[in-house]
Amino acid sequence: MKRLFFALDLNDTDKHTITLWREQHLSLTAKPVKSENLHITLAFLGMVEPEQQQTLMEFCDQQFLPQTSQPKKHFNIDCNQLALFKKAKALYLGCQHFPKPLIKLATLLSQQAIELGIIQESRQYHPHITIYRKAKSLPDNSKCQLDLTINSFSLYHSKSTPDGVSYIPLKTWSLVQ
Ligand code: 3AM
Repeated sequence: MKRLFFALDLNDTDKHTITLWREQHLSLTAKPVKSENLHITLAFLGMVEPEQQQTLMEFCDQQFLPQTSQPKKHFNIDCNQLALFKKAKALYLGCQHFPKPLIKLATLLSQQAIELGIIQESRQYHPHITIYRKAKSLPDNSKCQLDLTINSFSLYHSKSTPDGVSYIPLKTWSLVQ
């Protein structure tokens, strides 16, 4: 069994943009999320059996096969909020106008997980990029404006290592041609 989640991938340039902005605008005693771990969770799955993983991957293969006849464009994400999940102590970047197709994608993946008996949170999907963990409060200078580009999503393995958690993409599906 593996601890898995689906997430939108951030490209290296955007990860660098976020970490640079974080360095320049915030100085917190909280724990910064490693640049390579930055992502936008679509659906958290938790512990998943190999057979369930296989079925989820086959479902995505069928849904997201490249279709050359239907050109698709990348998605722009306008991150213009810095906010805090108080209970989880997660400081995150939020997006006011999140693309509807990506919200639909989160719903689709979550529904698929439920069909396989994987429990899903009932609360509304709240797209975000966690940039600090163990954050106690929201910094005063909480304005941001970051334009990011989304091309794909992946099934990630959340793996504990001596250097902290590592998010390993197991398979990636393109959302663009
Ligand atoms: O980076 P974020 O916070 O969006 O918070 C965890 C992280 O997302 C979330 O899944 C992502 C990869 O670990 N996560 C961890 N445990 C969770 C749980 N029990 C969870 N989300 C919901 N329920």
